[in-house]
Amino acid sequence: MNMRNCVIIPTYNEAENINVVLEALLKIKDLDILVVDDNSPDGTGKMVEEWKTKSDGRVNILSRTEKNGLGGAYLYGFAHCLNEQYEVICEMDADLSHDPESLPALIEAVHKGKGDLAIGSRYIEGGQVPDWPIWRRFLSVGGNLYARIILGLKVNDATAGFRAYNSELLRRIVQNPIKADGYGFQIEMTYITHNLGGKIVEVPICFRDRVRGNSKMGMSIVVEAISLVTWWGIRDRVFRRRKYGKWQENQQMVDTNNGRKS
Ligand SMILES: Nc1nc2c(ncn2[C@@H]2O[C@H](COP(=O)(O)OP(=O)(O)OP(=O)(O)O)[C@@H](O)[C@H]2O)c(=O)[nH]1
Ligand SMILES: [Mg+2]
Repeated sequence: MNMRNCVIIPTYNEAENINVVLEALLKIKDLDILVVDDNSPDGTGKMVEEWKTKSDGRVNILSRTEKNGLGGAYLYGFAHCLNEQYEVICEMDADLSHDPESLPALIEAVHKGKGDLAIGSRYIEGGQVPDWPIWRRFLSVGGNLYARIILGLKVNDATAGFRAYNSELLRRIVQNPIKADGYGFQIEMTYITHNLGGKIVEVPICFRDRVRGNSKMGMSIVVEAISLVTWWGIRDRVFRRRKYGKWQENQQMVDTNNGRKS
């Protein structure tokens, strides 16, 4: 079986990191790479363009005209990857916080059916965040605990951005309106997966702090995440407004219909 996997990397001003990341990722077998760049003023997009030919087309780029948020960049990348019929579609940051060497374990977890979504987790046994001061850990663990309690998630690291999705699950996820942008985007994707009955597995990773380039996440992204989690909790657990089908049942229906047609 030809395994087709793709990792999406959103970038904004990652010129100091992108070459190292792409070089490392190209060592992984059966993997294509899609960078979604928001017209980075530091020329990240141009550097990625050069990799297109150097990599025999394994590296591709989608460019947006201006900085328009992490969530939108991922949704743009997902649409492209789903159209290209990849089997496993991954998310990863460009700043080397996510070790490319940990990616195969996430992809394998999905291929082996351990999860429909595999999350590279900092907060399970074996997971590490060696560079963070205590206050940053506290904020991140606290945010995760809040999301877990309010949304009923059984996940320790719902804000993590190092992930692999079964593409059929992803196809169902993106049929829902997805509003959030930063940490909230990862929580929203996790929450929809949970509500669709997707199986989530956490794989321990070591998350390093970025060494080069600047962070794009500010306080407004934290406020967005807390506000959205609170709203989803009220909407779904108090008012019971949203209804989600189970994605695998829907999947079976599609398969059966296809069977009848042919
Ligand atoms: N295309 C695009 N990429 C973005 C945008 N904002 C952030 N990114 C990318 O998303 C990834 C994560 O952003 P970071 O700034 O590293 O956010 P963070 O990891 O929460 O913050 P640090 O821990 O300080 O690095 C990086 O690859 C960024 O370049 C955006 O608006 N558009
Ligand atoms: Mg980062």
